[in-house]
Amino acid sequence: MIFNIITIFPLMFDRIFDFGVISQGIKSDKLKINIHNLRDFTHDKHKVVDDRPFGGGPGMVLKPEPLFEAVESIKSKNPGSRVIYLTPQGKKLTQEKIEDLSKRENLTIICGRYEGIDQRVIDNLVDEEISIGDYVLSGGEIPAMTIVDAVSRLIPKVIKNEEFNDSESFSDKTDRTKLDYKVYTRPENYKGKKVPEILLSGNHEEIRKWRK
Ligand code: 4H7
Repeated sequence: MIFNIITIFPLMFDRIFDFGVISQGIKSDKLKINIHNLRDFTHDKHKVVDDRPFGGGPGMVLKPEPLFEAVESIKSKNPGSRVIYLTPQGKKLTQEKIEDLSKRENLTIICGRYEGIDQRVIDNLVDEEISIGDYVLSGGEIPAMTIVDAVSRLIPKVIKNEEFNDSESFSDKTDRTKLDYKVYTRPENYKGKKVPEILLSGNHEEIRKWRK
């Protein structure tokens, strides 16, 4: 899986993918994460990426030209890449959507800032608008990291088989048996707080029922 991320704050991504399964996925060439600085697609001396909104109002809008150039440059090297824009107005992200995205080979994520991006970019280049939840953030970078994390851990062999809990699936909201169960480890008794007796019993059938 290849991720292409377009942002005005590339440094935010410097260490976020250096840990755990994502870094393993990168090292084993199952994952490639390309961070693109939107300012690199400007041509003026001051590398301006924003401008005032037509019709007035507060705040600034990300200009169309650098975004068109960034997406076109990414698409020339990654034909057929699916372009995702993360906004509070987007369709709410679910595990089902994550599973759907994980089947693609190439994703491009636009991180919005200020009041958002020029609508012509959305109308002409964006394939889908997604929200990671009903709350407002200052930028699309954290939502982009969320998508990379959730999608990457579903790529075959990014997670080693022993670590992958294949009973997991949150797609069916009514089926709570697939959610994680309460877990305990040593010591059996931590300052009087004890591990449930059943887990120490060795009775696997009873443990299975208890977890369910
Ligand atoms: C695009 C358009 C996603 C991206 C506007 C992004 C929440 C989510 C952003 C905005 C996001 C989510 C700019 C709107 C800053 C709010 C104060 C970045 N917030 N913003 N404004 N839920 N913010 O997925």
